[in-house]
Amino acid sequence: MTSSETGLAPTSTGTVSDIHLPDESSTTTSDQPPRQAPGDRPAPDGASAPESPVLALFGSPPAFADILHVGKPNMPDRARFMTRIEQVLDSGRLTNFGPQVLELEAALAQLAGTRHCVVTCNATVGLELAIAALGMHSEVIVPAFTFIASAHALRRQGIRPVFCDIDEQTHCLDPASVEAAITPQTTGILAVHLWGNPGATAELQALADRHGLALLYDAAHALGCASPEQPLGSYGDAAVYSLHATKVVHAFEGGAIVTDDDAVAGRLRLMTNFGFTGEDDVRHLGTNGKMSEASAAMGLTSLESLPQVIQHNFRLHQAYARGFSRIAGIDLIPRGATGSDNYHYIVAEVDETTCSLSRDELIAALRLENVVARRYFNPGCHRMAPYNELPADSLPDLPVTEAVARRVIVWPSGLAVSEQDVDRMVQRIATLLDHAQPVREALARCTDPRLPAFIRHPESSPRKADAS
Ligand code: T4K
Repeated sequence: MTSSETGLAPTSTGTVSDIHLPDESSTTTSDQPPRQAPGDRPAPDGASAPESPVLALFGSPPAFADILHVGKPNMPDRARFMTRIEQVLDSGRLTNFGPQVLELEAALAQLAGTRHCVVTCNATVGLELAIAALGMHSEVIVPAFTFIASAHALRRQGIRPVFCDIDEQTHCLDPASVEAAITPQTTGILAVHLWGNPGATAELQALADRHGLALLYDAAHALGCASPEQPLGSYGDAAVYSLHATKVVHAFEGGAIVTDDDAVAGRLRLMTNFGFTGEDDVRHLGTNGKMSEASAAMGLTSLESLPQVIQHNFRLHQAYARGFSRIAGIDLIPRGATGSDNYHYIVAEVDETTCSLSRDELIAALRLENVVARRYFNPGCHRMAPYNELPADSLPDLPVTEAVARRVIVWPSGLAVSEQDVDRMVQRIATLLDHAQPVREALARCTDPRLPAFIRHPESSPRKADAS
């Protein structure tokens, strides 16, 4: 379905075309003041550098008084949320397909450009239900480079996840790797719109059609994202968004399955409510996958602020891009070139041949500055329990996954982070990299409990020093 076919009219929640409007030339700063600690060094291109580096690792105050997270929830309009909660309480309908849930489903179906949306208590349960509703069994192909929920949703239903490699640019499934993994036992492809990237949608659909496979998209990151042709939620047989607290739109916890398939949507409705069709008539295997009215009230309120959140994230992305353009070895992955992007996950790769600290050293040193950057998704799922049970020489050969998992670093974003915060963070990164050797030595001596465990036990992610 194309976006023109969806016939989306502008609404208070915004359409995909509404949210494709970040001003490329914008340099507007956030209203939030930087949470500045005293004594920071000048910008990397500044004139004077202090003799001893101003870094928390060497006893200076941290760059930020409060922790900057990748996933600090975007808080929506409190008054509007409370009004909805009053309506929920007044109505006496707390769950089981109440008016807030139905309104949220209609709004999300419109945003996804699909005929149906079934909201769930979280995206992981949404994935499990969609996998079952699409009739997947035996073996299903899934990328190894994703959040572990994609694989668990298969395995918990007795399905063997067959891990495939990714494309180096998009971090999404590589169709050649998928094709090589198809066997007579393969019943489906669970592709991931990682970071909100479309990935190879046409190639994957062609493979699914040729081999008679179901194609489900894990669109946990992709709310508000679109290719030039259509919203990402409308690819494949179905797609599942996450409405977890850390996402661009959230319902405290929540998920949303979107599909154009009437029969699949009908099965999903039954399955989210134990298979009941009426008071005492069970027609299908099911579970309790429902979303509560309170969550839906949050989801609706959060959805109203989606254009503002995207605009904010876009400006943060620009600020990171400006900062990293002056730093060797840290490069943002390309975004938004192929359609609309929500800029939720601000993803860079660290090239350890040109960056003076390793990715893991950088993350560790930044923890003491109250910056929690993340190594999503390291290691690949195939190296995590229970998928790493195989002997080492039987693990799938996934060279791109292995390399990308070592390079990726995801930066704090969302409404709790300002552009000034990003500038300040980049200054500290420059200071860290300018003093790489003393930083490395100080990290080796440091016993601060805020340091991540992987810096003391680096076997799962070899540092440059280990590799040499
Ligand atoms: N598929 C993919 C590709 C996914 O990425 C995910 C989830 C799923 C499926 C499953 O969707 P859900 O079933 O969750 O709907 C987080 C999120 O919990 C997870 O939803 C997300 N992906 C994943 C990428 O990140 P963690 O464990 O790394 O981070 P978490 O939740 O502890 O949050 C990070 C930080 O944010 C916290 O340390 C503090 C801050 N935070 C977090 C929450 C929840 C807050 O300040 N307040 C909060 O309420 O998994």
